[in-house]
Amino acid sequence: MNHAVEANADGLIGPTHNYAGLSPGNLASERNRGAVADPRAAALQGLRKMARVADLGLPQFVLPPHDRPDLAFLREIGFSGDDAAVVARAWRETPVLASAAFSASSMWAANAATVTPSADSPDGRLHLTPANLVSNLHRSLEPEQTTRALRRMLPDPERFAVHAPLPARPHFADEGAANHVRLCAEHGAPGVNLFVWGREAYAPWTGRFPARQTREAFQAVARRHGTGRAIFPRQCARAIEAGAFHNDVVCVGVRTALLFHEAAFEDTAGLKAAVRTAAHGLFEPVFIEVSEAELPLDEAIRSYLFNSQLLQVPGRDRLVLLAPVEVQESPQARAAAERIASGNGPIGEVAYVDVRQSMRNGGGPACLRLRLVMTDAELAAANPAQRFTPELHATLRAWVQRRYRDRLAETELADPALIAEGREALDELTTILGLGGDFYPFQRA
Ligand code: SUG
Repeated sequence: MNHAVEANADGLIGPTHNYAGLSPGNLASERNRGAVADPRAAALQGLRKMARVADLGLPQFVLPPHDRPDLAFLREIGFSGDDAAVVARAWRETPVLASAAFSASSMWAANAATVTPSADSPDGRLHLTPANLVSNLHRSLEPEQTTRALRRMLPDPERFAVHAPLPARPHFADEGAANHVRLCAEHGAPGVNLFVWGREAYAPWTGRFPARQTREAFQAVARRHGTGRAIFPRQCARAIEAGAFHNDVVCVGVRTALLFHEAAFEDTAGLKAAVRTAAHGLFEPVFIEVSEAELPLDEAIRSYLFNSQLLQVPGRDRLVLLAPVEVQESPQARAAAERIASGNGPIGEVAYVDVRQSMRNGGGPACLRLRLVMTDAELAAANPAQRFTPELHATLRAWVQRRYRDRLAETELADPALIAEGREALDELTTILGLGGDFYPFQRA
């Protein structure tokens, strides 16, 4: 067995962060539609979270934001002229499509890809399939650039297989690691992979809100990665109905611990049996179930308790639950968190982090990061300029302070100056993160 650790790659929050209410079934996004955003504060909050995790001794990487507005998309749907004309006409004629082109949604890196560590893949490579995100227009604009970003961060094809996204069809609707959990004895040991899906491609879906992940998508991902010990539990329809648009809104797991709300899965008994069977001979899973009586589903979703990062900190026996401050502010969620971390279970501590700007769009601490279980050799092969250090933190902080606006209302997105501001900022970022001079579409034009 190779020694491995859990690394996190967080999406750096981009200069057009705003609240457009683009995601039906994501209650925070719907509720905050039209609110005034603070992109600078958002990016700084994200960086502070990265620093928190890096300070605990976990390898941390930074994924670059995408170039927004997505002018190629706007041109594809018929807007023409120079860039300013394209954007002006899009806002005038189809504001809902314009706002999709401006979304900074690539920040939610848990939706960047699904990951199979080398310990679970037959060819010994680390496999990633970027998510096609076809369920929401604004998010469907991400996969191409995300694929490029992952290939820059993990450049060695002998070690890393960054696949193409699945076919962009509703049958293969895929939201990436937000619906995947890996349990194991130790990171470098073989794991059990839970691929949680909401609907079947050929079954009618009658829910009020979309089920974003199909079973067929995850079966295809597991097939192409050759993922070992894959099981396919179904998300509970009631959870989707209540606003759990991804499984990571009601469940998080790492090592032997699976923490979830009683309403997370369609068949909890079946899930436990399947995990036990798959883990047989490897480890004894620990199920930490939070009941409706302890924390009603609605409050779980409002507070985002389950969207915490569950971290194995070097030198500590028990796991740290890094929860959003909204949990601390909810008496019921906080009591549940404290109960979970007391006693002799695998979770020993709760800590809180402020990512409020992202939370208002339904993106908690766990949404902002993509987990990558990596061996020492794989870590050494990743792009070192994207590795988070105190120096990189200082550089990025200064860059954000210099380049980002501290207020962005939806009407202000139409300001033509925003296009050049964003590009100048991102052009500088490619140097900081060692991404090369051809990383963004505007650099290749
Ligand atoms: O896809 N919000 C994102 C939040 C993603 C959270 N990710 C995880 N749960 N892993 C989404 O719904 C809202 C954008 C807006 O409304 O402006 C948005 O896209």
